[in-house]
Amino acid sequence: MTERLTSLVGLAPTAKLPGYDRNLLKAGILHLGPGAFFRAHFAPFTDAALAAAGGDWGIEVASLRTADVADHLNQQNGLYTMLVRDTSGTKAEIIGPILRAHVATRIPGDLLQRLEDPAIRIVSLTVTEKAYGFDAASGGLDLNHPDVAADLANPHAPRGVIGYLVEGLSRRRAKGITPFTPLSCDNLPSNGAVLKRLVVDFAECIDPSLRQWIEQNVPFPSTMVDRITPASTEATYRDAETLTGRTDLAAIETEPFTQWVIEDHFVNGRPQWEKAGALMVEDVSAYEKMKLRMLNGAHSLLAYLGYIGGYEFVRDVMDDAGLAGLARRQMNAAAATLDPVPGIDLDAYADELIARFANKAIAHRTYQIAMDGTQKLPQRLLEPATEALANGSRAETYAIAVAAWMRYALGVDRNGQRYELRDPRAGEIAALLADVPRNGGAVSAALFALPGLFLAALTSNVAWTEDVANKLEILIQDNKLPLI
Ligand code: CS2
Repeated sequence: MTERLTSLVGLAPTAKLPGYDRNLLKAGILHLGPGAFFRAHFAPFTDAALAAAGGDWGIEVASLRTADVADHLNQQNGLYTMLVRDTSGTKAEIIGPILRAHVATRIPGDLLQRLEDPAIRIVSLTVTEKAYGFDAASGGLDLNHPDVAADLANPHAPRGVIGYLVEGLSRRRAKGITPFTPLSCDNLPSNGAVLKRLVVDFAECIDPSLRQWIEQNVPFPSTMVDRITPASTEATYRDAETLTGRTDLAAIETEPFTQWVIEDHFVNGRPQWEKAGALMVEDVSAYEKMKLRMLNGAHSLLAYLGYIGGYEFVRDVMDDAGLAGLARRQMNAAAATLDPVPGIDLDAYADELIARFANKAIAHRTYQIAMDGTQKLPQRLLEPATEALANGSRAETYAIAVAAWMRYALGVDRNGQRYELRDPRAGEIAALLADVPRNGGAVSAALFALPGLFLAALTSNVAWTEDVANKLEILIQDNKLPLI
């Protein structure tokens, strides 16, 4: 083992260093959820903006649950290696804007103190879909979400993301401090608008005047974020060490492509992310829909079919010409539901997605993408399917994707091995399926009845639900992939 990465001195020449003086940075952003995606997207965009435009926008990060990443970052003075992989090789960049990491559960009040510090002007989030407490059926706050329920009972000592944002904003209002801009970077449609709805719903429950103040004073810009980022593995740490000459337990790996579209509504300043290639726009919804439906919808399709078909990585699924063709059909079907997206040729976008999925240098597990299906299906597949059916399409690729998710939800692979269904509703799904015969009709009927997941417009379409049942039957009986 080499020396730990703790400074920029003496690194191997193969490591690209930050293009600015880290000593000039001050905490201006507090980021909740320092997982691999944040370290491959938000932090490098900020790093590149600092290099291109200067400024002092440093980032503090906070983990609401697990301590590992935060501890590794603190041990490394916030530094870590980003590996960018494609078939021509792997490049290493040291990413510099992180100043400090917090673990919310460790020191009571620590994170609230950071949220009320006037120096913090943006609070950004990558906490995954399930952390929001979004109730797809009502479009508002899910009062039964464990964090939401706990935080409503105890709003001054929150544990969940919505509770933290509301208490932080409340303290700033009480002290007359300009609010921060909450910035969602999760794969939800209109993520800023959704976050606003949840925050004001929560505020309304505890103090209607706070709700009003938030509505009048706090912007919630939506963003579209994109960069394929597999979970780090031993190979990530090994290659980071080879290319930097240092041991780095916070290293991540990602693809060359990166994209960020941001609504330019900030109340308290922002880094010049446009100098790093981000697109600042008035309204992000067309981009967001395009990405969620074309990229993420096809990703989920490939993940479920791929996983149950015995493929470990997306790149392996893409080696199967039938499945790669199906992914492209799914992208075309998704594109047909979209309005024109400014400056983007959807056909070329789809071609690029196919190439990104096939990148041989990226080992992205189908099991990783398959996680949290109940949180991902609506915006990726179910809403566009509903629109496609309303426009007279058979929505067949959507039926395949849903059948594949249902087959996956059985939790047993083609060799009879059980696997864990990593989904916040896994317990409910297992209970629903416990006594159901393993055939397409019965399993699909049981899962269509999962409260709040499938819209009535879908479940009332008999031809489509039968199509799902038939495809699921093929998947259950033969483990064959219905590609018609
Ligand atoms: C993936 C996304 O895990 C998943 O569900 O579809 O993480 C995907 O890789 C990113 O959204 C790409 O930007």
